Amino acid sequence: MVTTPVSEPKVSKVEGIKERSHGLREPVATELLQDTTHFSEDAIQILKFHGSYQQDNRDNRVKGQEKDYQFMLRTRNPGGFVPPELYLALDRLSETYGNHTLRVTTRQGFQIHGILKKNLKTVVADIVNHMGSTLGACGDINRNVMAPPAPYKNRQDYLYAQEYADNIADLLAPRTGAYYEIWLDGEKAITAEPKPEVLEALQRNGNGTLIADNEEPLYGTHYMPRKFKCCVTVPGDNSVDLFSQDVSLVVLTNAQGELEGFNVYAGGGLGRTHNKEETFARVADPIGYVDKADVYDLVKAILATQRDYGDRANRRHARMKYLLHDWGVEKFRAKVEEYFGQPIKPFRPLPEFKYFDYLGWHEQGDGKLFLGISIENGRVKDEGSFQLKTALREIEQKFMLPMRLTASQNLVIYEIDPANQAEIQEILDRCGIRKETEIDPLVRYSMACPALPTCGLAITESERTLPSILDRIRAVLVKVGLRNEHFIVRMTGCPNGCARPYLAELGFVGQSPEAYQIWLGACPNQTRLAEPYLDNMPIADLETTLEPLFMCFKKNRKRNESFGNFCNRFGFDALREFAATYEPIVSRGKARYRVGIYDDLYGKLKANAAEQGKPMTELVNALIEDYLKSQEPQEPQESQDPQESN
Ligand code: SRM
Ligand code: SF4
Repeated sequence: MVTTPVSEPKVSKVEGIKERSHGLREPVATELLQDTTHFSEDAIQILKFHGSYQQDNRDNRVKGQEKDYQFMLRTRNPGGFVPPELYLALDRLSETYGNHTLRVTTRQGFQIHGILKKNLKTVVADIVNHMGSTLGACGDINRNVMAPPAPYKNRQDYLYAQEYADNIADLLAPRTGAYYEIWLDGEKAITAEPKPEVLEALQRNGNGTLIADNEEPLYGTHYMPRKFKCCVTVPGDNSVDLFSQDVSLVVLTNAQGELEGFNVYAGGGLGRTHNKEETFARVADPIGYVDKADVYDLVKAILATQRDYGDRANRRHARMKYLLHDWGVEKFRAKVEEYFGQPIKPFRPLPEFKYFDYLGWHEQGDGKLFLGISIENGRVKDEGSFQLKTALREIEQKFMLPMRLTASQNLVIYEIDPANQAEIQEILDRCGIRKETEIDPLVRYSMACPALPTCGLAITESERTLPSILDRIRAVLVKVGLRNEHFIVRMTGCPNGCARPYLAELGFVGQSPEAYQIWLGACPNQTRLAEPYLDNMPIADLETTLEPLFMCFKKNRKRNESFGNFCNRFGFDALREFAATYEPIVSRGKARYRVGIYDDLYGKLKANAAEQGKPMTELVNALIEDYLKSQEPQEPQESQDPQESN
């Protein structure tokens, strides 16, 4: 039996706020009724547990005037599952009460931004009444549990991963009645109760995992020291960035495809603070294997270890990754075993992990189809000829199809009758939604966090600037002769790492206004951390910084080697040395020569240039260059698809 340690005498301010909240009720309940534009500091902290952040539109800040307060709401969708009724409700709510956009998050949730305080209750209630929830989407508690979004019906392992993501989400959900009291006037919405096996596991008090006489038997009055993140995946599928999570489970089946148990990783996490070496990104360690019958007890044991031993004094040192770092895996495992009540079995061998984004049309294994739609930086919006929000609304209103959001800020629509494929594709084409094959792979495999203007912690732009940065990166690649190259680029507006830049092959991390830290050397399947290559690069220096790196890559890469793997192998010192003596390619200047082309070709070229938003001269030059290159002896192959590499 584990004795819960006596809490440290000095704890952070947030611990007191949680203690005084009466199970996440106050001061939110009282202040929600007040005719004000915003909440107090204490209420803001508790509001997070209900799935909402108080923000202000930073574009509208005027010195001496009240901030333009608004609220972000985040949904909790285990495995990214969104029923059609919920999607249509979110779409409507974002139009009526939000900023007319929806945002798919890097943890398979949706966010609505721009809600006024007076409308918050209406919006939360509407979400809950349409089979959704925001409870536990934020705060010091278990967050949305991730799982691969592929809706394969003939892959039992994927079905288990999604089932257990739901079950772990139920197991670790808060038990307080505060959510329904505050947002639904005490009426409990009709939600599926956890399965009996999950309820039973929840009530089992193995060796001190539960706290006696508490409305929150698993969390206690103070909840977790900090956020807690889990995922469930299948061997080989790293569509969920499993190395960045506090706890990752990998489904293991027998030869008949029946579930045997799970491999368990723990201690991943990405958040850091600039110039504070004691904060760092960390990849999760393998902890061991657990039989399916014991998986809930093991997850509870890990949670209880972090709950009781995580740092409650310093919030910058409070994530479970620091416990693993400070203790080492052996001590951590031994403590978990005390709560678990038995030794943890050895980790089982796994195949190599790969990254999948599930875009495009696929068979789902039972005759029906699924379609993965690329969403740049997760922002579902209508803008000019690009009408994604309209397209999804039309598809959902007509066909009522379930969705799964992906960890790469995209979405998958499934259960599509093949008879409806053409009509769905027609809606997307009419609304200007490009197929995954028509998108520059640099864009397809990139992610940016929201940053400005909604995120209060942003130092730089991210979502709003990444599209133009990717154009500039593409131009540099073209300049050095790597026209078809691509790799994983991720950007965040601060070091917290919400778009997981430390697992990208080229990561941009906002450091000071208009300047980014550059991270290099992670791999296309996100199993190795990147490292900082350069501090505070003014974004104006993007081209001069990247050109030598790309040229060095071109000259020294091995066959099929990806940019991230190259940087890691070649080494940062050698890269810097190359850059120091690099002579930039002199720009070609203006196009000068005139060549005639036939009328019919000119018409087609003009239409194509308009479609791509590129000048005709650029297209013609690119085509001629490609043609001339095709006449030269072959170079080693340049392009590598992250889905087929490590
Ligand atoms: Fe995050 C805080 C957005 C995934 C690490 N994150 C925030 C806040 C709420 C800013 C704040 O505290 O005021 C951001 C709201 C911005 C806005 O305007 O919407 C924010 N985080 C996001 C989202 C929306 C980014 C996105 O592009 O999708 C993601 C929401 C996921 C979800 O549905 O739950 C999001 N955040 C992540 C991830 C990635 C992940 O979980 O897979 C990380 C890194 C992994 C990790 O946790 O270690 C992440 N967010 C943070 C941190 C640093 C935590 C730490 O351990 O130090 C903060 C700041 C904090 O907690 O103090 C933060
Ligand atoms: Fe905000 Fe930083 Fe997260 Fe970006 S990484 S959303 S700037 S907290």
